[in-house]
Amino acid sequence: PQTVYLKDYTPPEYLIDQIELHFELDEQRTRVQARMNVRRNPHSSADSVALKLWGEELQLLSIAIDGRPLQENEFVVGDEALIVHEAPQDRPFEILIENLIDPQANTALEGLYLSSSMLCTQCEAQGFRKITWFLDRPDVMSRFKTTLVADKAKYPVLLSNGNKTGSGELENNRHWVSWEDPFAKPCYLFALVAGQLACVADQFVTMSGRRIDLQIFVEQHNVDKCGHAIQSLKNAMRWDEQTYGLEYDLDLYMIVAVDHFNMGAMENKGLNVFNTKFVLARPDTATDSDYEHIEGVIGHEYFHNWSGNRVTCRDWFQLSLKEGFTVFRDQQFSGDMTSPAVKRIEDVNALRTRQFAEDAGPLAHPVRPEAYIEINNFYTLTVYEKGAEVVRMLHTLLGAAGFRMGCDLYFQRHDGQAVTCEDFVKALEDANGVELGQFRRWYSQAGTPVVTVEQDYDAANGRLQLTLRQSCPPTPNQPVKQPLHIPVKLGLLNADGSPATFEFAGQPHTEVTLDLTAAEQSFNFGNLAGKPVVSLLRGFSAPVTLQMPRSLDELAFLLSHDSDTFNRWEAGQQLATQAIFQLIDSIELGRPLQLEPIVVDAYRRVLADAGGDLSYQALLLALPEESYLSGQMPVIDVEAVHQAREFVKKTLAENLAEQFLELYRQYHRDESGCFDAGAVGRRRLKNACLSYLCKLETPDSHRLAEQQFRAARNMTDQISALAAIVNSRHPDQDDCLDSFYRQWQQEALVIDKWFTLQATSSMPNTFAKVQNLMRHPAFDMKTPNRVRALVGAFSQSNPLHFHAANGEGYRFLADRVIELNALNPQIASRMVSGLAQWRRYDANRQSLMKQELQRIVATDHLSKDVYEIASKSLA
Ligand code: BAL
Ligand code: ZN
Repeated sequence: PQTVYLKDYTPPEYLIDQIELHFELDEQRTRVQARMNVRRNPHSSADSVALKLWGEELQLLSIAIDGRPLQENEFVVGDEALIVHEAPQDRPFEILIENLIDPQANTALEGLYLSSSMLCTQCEAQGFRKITWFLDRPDVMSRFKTTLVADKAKYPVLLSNGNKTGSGELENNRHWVSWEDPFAKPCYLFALVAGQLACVADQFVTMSGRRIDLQIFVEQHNVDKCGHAIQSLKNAMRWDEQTYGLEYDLDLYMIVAVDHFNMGAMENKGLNVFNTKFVLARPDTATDSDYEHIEGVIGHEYFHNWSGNRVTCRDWFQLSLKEGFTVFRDQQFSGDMTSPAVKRIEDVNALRTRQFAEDAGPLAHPVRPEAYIEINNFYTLTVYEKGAEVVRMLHTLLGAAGFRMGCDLYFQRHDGQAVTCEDFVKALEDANGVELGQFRRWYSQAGTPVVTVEQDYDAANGRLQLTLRQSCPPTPNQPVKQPLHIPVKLGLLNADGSPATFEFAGQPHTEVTLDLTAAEQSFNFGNLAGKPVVSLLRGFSAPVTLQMPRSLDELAFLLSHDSDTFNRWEAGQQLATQAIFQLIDSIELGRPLQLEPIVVDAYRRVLADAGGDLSYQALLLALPEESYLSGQMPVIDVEAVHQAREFVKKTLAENLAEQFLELYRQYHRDESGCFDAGAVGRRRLKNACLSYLCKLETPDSHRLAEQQFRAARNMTDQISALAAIVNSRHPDQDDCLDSFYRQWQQEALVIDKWFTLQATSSMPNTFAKVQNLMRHPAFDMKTPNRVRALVGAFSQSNPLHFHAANGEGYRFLADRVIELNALNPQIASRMVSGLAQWRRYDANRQSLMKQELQRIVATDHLSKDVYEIASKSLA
């Protein structure tokens, strides 16, 4: 397969100003007619007279230029493109193409496909070329007019981008609807949907007083699960006006929820297509986290209307221009809607557990990648989540007001254009009169920087000197790294825990952001009454690994006193991490296990402190995840990590059982139906306590979990109790799982949870259960959510069993990847990631994982998607 390079970018040779699409929709034989107004691009210096239009898996019926059908020798059709040998050069011209497509055979879910009984599209990144031949690249922006013709009974609802311009009846029970999108857009933002859909409608009045129709389309049986999505959409619209001054631009905003979707959702202009997972919620079917994710994703797709659609990407290497920025915007939004402290911790936790692993492995790439084989493989944690951190650092460096000025200039300067990450940084620079030259390295340099800290306190003069050193490990194709511009937020604490006022650069401060730009740099803080405790990288002000040796006492002190909510939580995480690593050493040396009393005392104080933001308190109680801990080991010992972490959890439960039970009782009440911060926090804290109490494995703890499970009237409580049951030796485990299945078998999203709970269990017979679940009538390899719920959950969220020393987990995963490769390459390649980190394990596991990767690479008819991930993992 061919590699595409950023350095080879050239402007398009032709432009398509307008396209009129006419679809005769049918499950197996959809007829597409595309009438395109084409002209030579005045900004292209290429001199070829050929016109190459991308297209795959299409059956050509006819092609004509300016009404004249082309002869066979005037063009050639290949697997990837149609080439017209000589296109008119001296004038704009019209190409008319007719072709057939087969949506039902489309299990890759790219282009036009069938989901349940609905026809829908997914065109990002390059799915439009599976609809018709086109200049499928984001810097070709066209105005779209679309007419849909279909059977009226099967497809009563016919949707596309923009505004509806007409509709009518046809013979044979057919009908038509036409749509026009007044905004020129790249074809990746094209969408159509046809089906028997119910509509939940609302309205939003914009800041300039325009009335916008909001419509969510779902299958009839889901109309009672759209309330939260529509409220989230209205909140997002208002928030973007208030925070960025950005108003919606069409008169209609539509969202369609589909069962079969490779991604979470898609920001098609005026017609978002969503995975049902990120739309449907009712308190009894969706957890509090589901509610939060829906709010976040609805916001994310809405925010793309400006950061992505009005201003789009020049080429796919610039993907983070829209994704990193939009993730940052959705994170801000979610924080503002709930709790900024909790949201920040959740985001950093996800970044450090998952993106840091990507950055440290064979698939590491810069936020702006330089090469790809299959662009679908670059919808990564690095492009999205690290990309968002890069934007966040810009926000920190410029301040909220400066950042907003920069964004205003960016949107004003580039509205209607396809631009680059460089254009974004330039707008921020120009609006603020600053220079961000070194900062740009964050876009081009892969890997997670490491920052180390040396402290030197001069008691006689009340001065502290901090010396920070940065380095970044080599990543594929980048053996040597340059220093980055790293904003490091700092505060100092007095011995009594109060915030210290200190002198920095001649001014008094209680908090500063240090600009770390050199490989080694010292900073001085004066006017100190005593030796302070340093609180560094507050709010996780940069996506780096901070190495700062701390005693357990100092961490316990910060956990009690740091006024920075992120660093307070971080101190608890480090305290637990250090304790767990001490235990891992003991396990490996065959010594008896003992938890330091200071850790128990610290958690006792957290429990005694509970009040205020209970969601935050629940986070303080959560131990670092196994994958986060593993990420810090030179050679990962999955069993020791699991055993040590479980030991800490059980010891805390034994020592603090009364406090856990008391808090549990205090907050255990029926608040089904309430999704407000108070009720969410009470559920979080109570369920955190339950999860500890269940480690006791006593009849009482089993009874407590089962009572909650059976009495629950909201999904958060029900699934939390079931998780506790499934991860314990509860005698009625099978009965609870069966009863849950019977209760929810009609609700696909709930059954996904049922699969995931079993796939992620730490109990001994999990692998056999997973194999059985593959044969369960509700399992389906063609439904991405189901595959992610079982195969994805087992291979990515059950390190203990997936990494079984006999290699059965690896073999299982490789078999599934090979099966999926033939059905849905995007989902297949996502599943390979379970094997990518093979170098991090012992020699035996390394060889077993490598063997499976080699088996995948040797598979016949391997997709570009899987080939790229598997072969790069082996390299
Ligand atoms: N653009 C692909 C889906 C998303 O990030 O919104
Ligand atoms: Zn996005």
